[in-house]
Amino acid sequence: MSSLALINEFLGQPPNASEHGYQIDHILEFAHWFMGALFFGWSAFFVFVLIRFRRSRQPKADHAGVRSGISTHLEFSVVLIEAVLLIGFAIPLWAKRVNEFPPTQDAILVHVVGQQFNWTFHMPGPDGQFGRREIDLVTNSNPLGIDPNDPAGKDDIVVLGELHVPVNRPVIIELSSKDVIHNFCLPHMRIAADAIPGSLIPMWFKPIKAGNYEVVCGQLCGLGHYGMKGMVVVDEPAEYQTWLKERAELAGTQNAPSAAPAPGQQPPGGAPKTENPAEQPQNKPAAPPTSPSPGG
Ligand SMILES: [Cu+2]
Repeated sequence: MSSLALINEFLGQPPNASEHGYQIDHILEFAHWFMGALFFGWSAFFVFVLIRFRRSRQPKADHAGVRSGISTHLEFSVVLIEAVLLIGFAIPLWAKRVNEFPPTQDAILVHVVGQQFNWTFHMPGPDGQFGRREIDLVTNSNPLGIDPNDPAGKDDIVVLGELHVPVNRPVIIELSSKDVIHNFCLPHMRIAADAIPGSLIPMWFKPIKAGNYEVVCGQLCGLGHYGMKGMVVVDEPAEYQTWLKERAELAGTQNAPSAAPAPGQQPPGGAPKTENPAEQPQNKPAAPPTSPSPGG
């Protein structure tokens, strides 16, 4: 890390854990140093002008003003640097982030759904196919409205609050919301995007460091906004496989009609419906201590 990075630490930026994050950091660093230099430059100029053109020294106003071209050149250089930052760095990086997605066959695919006030993660399970989701099928026990008649949905993994992904594999997210506008913000991965009801927003990142990374909601979305947190756990590949297997097994057993819901796992809205086998995924014990509690 260069000494430039100091300013990011000073501003409370958490350490980067994604492959593209250092590019974002460089732009942030440069923009902040540049703005800092401008701030001190203009402040010094302001003080200089106050003293140099004080009334006792200039009793009579000079309407012609500055005659040298220095101020014009300075202004022009500032505009030029800002243009280079924007057109040369920020826009190309943004374009790369939104246009150049990694191939889906190498990536972990996750649907992330925001609602007041938690995040639900939907993974396709061993068959690699997401079950069909239908808003009319949403109940307390089927938070995403997965169609029980769709065979692709039988092995789907639905977890509340905590997502596991393997290190060094791209993760492609399809983001949506069930109620109001939220913002899926992963500060360590240097990504954030609004979750807008009625829209599917693609985003992606590649974690390069194992660890636990907090997800926050970046849009004021209601009274419980402050508590709308989640966790992305970046695992070593073996740990990830173990987690995935556990989740897949749970999805399998809990989709069986005879499976009894685990005590204490029922949503606050009342007893889950049991006539519908695929409405069970939420009953899996998906709440390790790090998961956020819904509501606030
Ligand atoms: Cu929110």
